[in-house]
Amino acid sequence: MKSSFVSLTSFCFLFVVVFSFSNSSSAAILVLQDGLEGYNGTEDATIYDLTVDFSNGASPDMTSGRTGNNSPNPSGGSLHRIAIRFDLSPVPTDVTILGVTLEIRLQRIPPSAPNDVAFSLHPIVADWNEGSVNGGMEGAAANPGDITWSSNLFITETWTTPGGDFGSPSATITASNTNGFQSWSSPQLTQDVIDWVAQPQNNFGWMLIGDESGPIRTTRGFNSSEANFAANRPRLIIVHDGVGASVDNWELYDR
Ligand SMILES: [Ca+2]
Ligand SMILES: [Ca+2]
Repeated sequence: MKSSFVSLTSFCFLFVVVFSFSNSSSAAILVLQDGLEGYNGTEDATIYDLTVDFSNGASPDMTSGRTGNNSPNPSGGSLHRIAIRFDLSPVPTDVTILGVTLEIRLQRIPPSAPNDVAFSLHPIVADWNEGSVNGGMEGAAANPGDITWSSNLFITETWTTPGGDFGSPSATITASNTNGFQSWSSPQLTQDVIDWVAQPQNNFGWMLIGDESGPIRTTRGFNSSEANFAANRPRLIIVHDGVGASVDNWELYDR
């Protein structure tokens, strides 16, 4: 009985959200998150500057930033970066995208970590694959085709610059000092998605980069698209105008 009460409550909440959106404007929301309404299009993986041929695409955990100088890392720590990409094929090409927010859940803050660490999303400009390696928090030897620090496609293609080829930041936040979803949103982040919907061959996603410049131990742990609890997985929230011939497709993914 309790579960049906919860479902009914959720349904009413959903109805209220959709109703208020349609009442105030014609805008609608699309949420792309693995496990939500059958979506399975998120690729995310951590790469490591000390283990340049390691990958970690199938781990439920991801890390970004500079680690501490504790074992097994040498003095000064090591750099971790996260590549993340969403398959945008569920997005109809005949709606107008009004805004985009990327949310990734912070789940781990190391001891003695500094507060107020900046994290930026940079658009990646070369193809890569998430791969199937599950190496816990530290990664493990990559398989051919996986993303690594040295290679966008391990064995067959290396980055021009080790650590990834990417543009200037599309969005930057100061991460919270407590666990929970962190949100990136900006006009450029929205433009990235608009461009990638129009030209899917250019959609290589973003590289999430923490503060690598100064203090050690800026690293943070995040939930990946393989997180056991589906609601904790990264999600791309797209607000659109609700207009277009294929707008019915959105209903599958609307929240
Ligand atoms: Ca995935
Ligand atoms: Ca992954």
